[in-house]
Amino acid sequence: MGTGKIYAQLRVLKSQNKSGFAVLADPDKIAPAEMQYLARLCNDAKVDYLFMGGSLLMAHQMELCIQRFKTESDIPVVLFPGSPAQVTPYADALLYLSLLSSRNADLLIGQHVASAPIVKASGLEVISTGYILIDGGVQTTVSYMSNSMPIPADKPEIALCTAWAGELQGKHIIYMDAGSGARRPISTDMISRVSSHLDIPLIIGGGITSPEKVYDNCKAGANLIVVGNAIERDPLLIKDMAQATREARRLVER
Ligand code: 1GP
Repeated sequence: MGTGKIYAQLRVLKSQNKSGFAVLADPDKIAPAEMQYLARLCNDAKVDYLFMGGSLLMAHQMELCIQRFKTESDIPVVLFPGSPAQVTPYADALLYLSLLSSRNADLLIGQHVASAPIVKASGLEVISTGYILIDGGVQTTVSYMSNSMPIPADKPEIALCTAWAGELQGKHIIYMDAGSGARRPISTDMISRVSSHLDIPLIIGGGITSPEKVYDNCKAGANLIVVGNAIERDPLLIKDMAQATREARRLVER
């Protein structure tokens, strides 16, 4: 079981049936000079985490982006890496992803073996993550790059069994993702089916574009909502989306 601070926070959210909110920044789509503005928006909205990473990075500016963000914010930076090359000690934590929806041995264990020395030496909080791709109605970069098929959106039982397998293997969290820019986000039906039968925290992302959808996902049992694309298009959504998670938390407290 993980013992780090960020994982402990996620466990608390799970045990209280609550949700947090994370902004995903893709270092290919944001300039280092824009990170301070993003940090101020995240501070004002009391965002829980900044996720950093991308399925395929062309520009080598992730470390600079993180450094710039950290000049303005104490919000923890969590790496959500598309490859071992994206592991950097400038962040606070690392989602150590195993792509459970694939049958691609390299993404289940191969890259982990190759990157283990870097990860061990990084000093990062390592959060063992069962990563599950759900069909979002469009082929995503991660699906193409991983050479794997996502789980069909109307098969919650496959998603649940895959999440269970991850839990039984000792993963600390499950991340169900419809993929960046998904046309259809994961249904609340699938989220509640998986969340209600899982003892470890559940992260949900992919194709979430409105505060209403954030709120509905929280109510369905997501413990952390991750939004990237919609915020790239309209950074002012951060405030309303973070507010939506707080409103859902208040619902639980009532
Ligand atoms: C993708 O879950 C993240 O891996 C976020 O997706 O960019 O569509 O919000 P979006």
